[in-house]
Amino acid sequence: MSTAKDAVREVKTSPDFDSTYLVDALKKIIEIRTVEQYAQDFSQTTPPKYPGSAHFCAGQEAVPVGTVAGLRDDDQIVATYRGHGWAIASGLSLLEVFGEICQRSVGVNGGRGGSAYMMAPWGRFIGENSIVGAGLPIACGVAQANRLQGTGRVVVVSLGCGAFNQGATHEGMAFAAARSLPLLILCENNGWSEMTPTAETIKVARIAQRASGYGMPGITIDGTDPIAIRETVRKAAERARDNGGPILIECRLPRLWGHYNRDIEHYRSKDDRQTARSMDPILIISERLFQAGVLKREDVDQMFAAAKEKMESIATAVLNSPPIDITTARRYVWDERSEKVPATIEPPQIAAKTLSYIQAVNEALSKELETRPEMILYGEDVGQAGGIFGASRNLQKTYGEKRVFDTPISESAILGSAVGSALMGMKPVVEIMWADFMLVALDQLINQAANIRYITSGKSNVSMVVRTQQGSTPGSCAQHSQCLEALLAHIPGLRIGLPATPQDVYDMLRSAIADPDPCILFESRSLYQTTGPVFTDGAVEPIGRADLKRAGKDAAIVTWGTMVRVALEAAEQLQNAGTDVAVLDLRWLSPLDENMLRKTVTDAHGKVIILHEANRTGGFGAEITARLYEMLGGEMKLTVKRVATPDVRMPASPVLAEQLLPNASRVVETLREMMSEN
Ligand SMILES: Cc1ncc(C[n+]2csc(CCOP(=O)(O)OP(=O)(O)O)c2C)c(N)n1
Repeated sequence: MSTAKDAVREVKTSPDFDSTYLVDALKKIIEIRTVEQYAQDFSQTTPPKYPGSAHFCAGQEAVPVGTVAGLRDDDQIVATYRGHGWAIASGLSLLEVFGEICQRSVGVNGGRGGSAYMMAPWGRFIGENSIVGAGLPIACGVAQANRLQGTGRVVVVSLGCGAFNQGATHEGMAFAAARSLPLLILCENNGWSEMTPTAETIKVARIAQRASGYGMPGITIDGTDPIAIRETVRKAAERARDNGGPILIECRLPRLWGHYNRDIEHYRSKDDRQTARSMDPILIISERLFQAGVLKREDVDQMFAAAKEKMESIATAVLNSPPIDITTARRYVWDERSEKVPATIEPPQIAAKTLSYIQAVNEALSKELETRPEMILYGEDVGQAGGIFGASRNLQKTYGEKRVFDTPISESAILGSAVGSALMGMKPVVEIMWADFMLVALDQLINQAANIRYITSGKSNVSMVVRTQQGSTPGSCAQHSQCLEALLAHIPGLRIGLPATPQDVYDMLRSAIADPDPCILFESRSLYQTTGPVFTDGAVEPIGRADLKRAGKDAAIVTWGTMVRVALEAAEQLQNAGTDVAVLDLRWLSPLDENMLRKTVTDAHGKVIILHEANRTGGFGAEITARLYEMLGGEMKLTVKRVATPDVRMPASPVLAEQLLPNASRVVETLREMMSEN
């Protein structure tokens, strides 16, 4: 099981010998090695100078160094958690990088990212990623934005060899190939997938062979040879800039240290370690330069001494850096201006049209595409067909294939590319056909989109919109009928809205598009054909306003989305029986309009029914209940009941589904019980 040995097969060193460049590359490699040696030492003291793990690129440094040399100054990099070398090669200062590894105030992210998740997407280092494979969909989005913005930049994404078994990688490759993106996919093949030899899980001789399955070229090169890397990257970048599309470049190289700083490599043979050591790029490059008479041993010693001297002062600066301002710990989750929920909306100026819910979506999208040149609209069947429900009908015709387009059936790539494009200042609005399908790609929302503002202390943000639809309709199966809003409302950094009427979907979609954070709109499939008046020229209000759909003083129904209609129907029935019930449509679960909630419930003397279609346990109703007790529990007696779908999977048969879904008579019955108990 000698994986490092396997790794040298089929690798050729470059024939050209550019000694000036090689000396420069060697210096840079030694500098990166020295930074990591300090980082390793700092993590091994008692107590460690920084907690947690660090993944070093020792043995792999020639790849970032050679790659950046083959790129234009403004081309960008997406790295993995093993990304210190990439961060340094792409221009971050040693203080920014080492400070971040040590989680200190002088780090590029002020200690919010750490060794494994540092990022600077405002420049060319888009960032590291601690989720295996996740960087590729994001890189697709950056590449997509570059092309649309005509910058001529290319993006390089680095992935480990193990990442080539990850879904996001496959989706990213499919997406990049289908859209012919200016993207270079680099596999840093060190032969190991954490503690398992990659050869055990990837059954092709060369990972570069995988490229042909996606219709892109694949090439294997020596990842210890900066010249081979520089020249390969240069050619690939030119090709990509020339609309030649993506390429997969496999770089074979050794992993010199363990998987991470505390890895004792009990699973690795001595032989394999020995082979890896013989492939150390510092040794190989030095030897080439010695043999050519360009350098002597003392010159290399001198390079190490110079790097050490530099690092001594960096290390001192990091250790003496000012303390982190702990008052910022809760800041930069969302745009802070959006924390204030608007109280009123401006009255619209022209007469309302009668539109169905789905037509209102279409009109809002059209209006925004018309006024925002940075907006792009995409997803499965979104372009030519206009969406399976018609939300984007005719929009490709009107706004062109560059801005409104179809994608592969690759939800991770759709969402991840939206993150990448948003980072580049585009306004991606993507459709996930069914909310249930988001589940295969949640990483890109939860681990990626939701984190970036926080990790960058508000220097970068992800202004993207995900439109999806959810809920049960007759005959829809258990995998096409879930209500998943609570799952995402749990995540700080995401905004969640559930429009209930054609007017609301029109307004809320426009508000979401205007918002600077990732917004997910859960539309209601069962409402798509319902019609209502829609004013289309009202002001775009900030997200977060709840709407009192009906005033009432005896009790309040608090609800959202599909259930607003049910609540109104129940309120009507109760009114006829002499009970005056308010219906509060929350519209947004994040941000939550606590003022409106408080007022409605206070006016209703604390009697509340929370109504949602989602399953009862852990539904957002539980959160509302807790908030009500926190806000009002000390002031008044509260009686809260939930009407929700019980904790059951959803059957396709309407006869069975009807037994489960909340309806007006269940609400009426629950309210009557509540009134009689009081
Ligand atoms: C989605 C995901 N699964 C598992 C992990 C845990 N993990 C972290 S690194 C790693 C190994 C990845 O190997 P490879 O892609 O070859 O990269 P290398 O570590 O060699 O750079 C694993 C399994 C993770 N971070 N993300």
